[in-house]
Amino acid sequence: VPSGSSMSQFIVPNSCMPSNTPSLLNEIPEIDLSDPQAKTLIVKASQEFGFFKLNNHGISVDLIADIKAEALNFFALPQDHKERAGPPNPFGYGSKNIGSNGDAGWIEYLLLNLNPEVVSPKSLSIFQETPKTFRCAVEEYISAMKKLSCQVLELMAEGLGIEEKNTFSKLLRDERSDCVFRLNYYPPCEDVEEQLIGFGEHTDPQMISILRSNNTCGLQICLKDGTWVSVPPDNTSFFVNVGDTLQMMTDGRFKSVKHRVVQETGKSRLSMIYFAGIALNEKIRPLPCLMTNQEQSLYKEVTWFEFKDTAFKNRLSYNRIDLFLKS
Ligand code: GA4
Repeated sequence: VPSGSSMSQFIVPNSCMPSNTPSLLNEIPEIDLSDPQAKTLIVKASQEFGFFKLNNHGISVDLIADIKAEALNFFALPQDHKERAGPPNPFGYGSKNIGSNGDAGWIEYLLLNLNPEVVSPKSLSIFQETPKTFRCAVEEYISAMKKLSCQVLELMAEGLGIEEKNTFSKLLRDERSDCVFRLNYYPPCEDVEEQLIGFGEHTDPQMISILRSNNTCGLQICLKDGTWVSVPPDNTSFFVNVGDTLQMMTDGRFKSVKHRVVQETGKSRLSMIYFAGIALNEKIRPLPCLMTNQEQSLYKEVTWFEFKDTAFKNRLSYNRIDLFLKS
């Protein structure tokens, strides 16, 4: 625990604990990417939960094993070494603090900006001092995640009946797309009885996020009715979150899922998340083909730059989407 802070700030209040009946757990939609029904099921899941599990995704087990091993090596480095890759302002190595507005969590992380206009991945300072194999594993993994994200985004467009199936994916293929990669390490906490907040509740601001973890529990999502449910870990699948951008682009049809991570066990949790964002000057606006002539859109038009800026200037749990609702 860092000096000047106490353990109690990480404890999850009992009133905020999830009520996990088996039926709720079974509700988490599973999409088999090779299923001809995938596009329909993805749209259904994005509307009802803003969250689903991806199976038959075609990502090689070796690729995943490599990045996991490299990430664990990194987090096992001496603290002063890791700190040379920080502070996270907002990108780099961080510990216990999330963002710059006072959010804390039982977590260590590495946040990488993948926007080539802002930074060249090769020149990321953290890779100056870590083995070359780490940089290579990250590069290979993020390129696989970009492809997988495009595939998911195309199924979403098709499922919505949009004629141009690359409507969303072309925003990600754009060379100026503003993506982020995050490695999260939740250290074990043996001598604490209570559950600790690893990553407080929030929605992701980007279009979609693709998450992979090391088969440990801790991830929880909030259902439409406000109940929290734990997501059972899965060692073979990826999880997809719908983000704020896609909720706004679909004029509220897709739901940006509220989620959080709780340190539930004495086990350490590792997660790797690819956040698919659009170019900074790109406008977040509802797709014209989803709107009928007379229909007013729910949200004001905003560039990704302005929206992201709003997100980063506020707390983690802040409802930034509602700020852009038309009155
Ligand atoms: C949530 C999604 C991504 O992890 C992230 C996070 C970012 C950060 O960790 O610096 C933010 C958070 C995330 C949303 C609100 C702001 C910004 C922390 C925070 C308090 C990298 C992102 O893009 O937005």
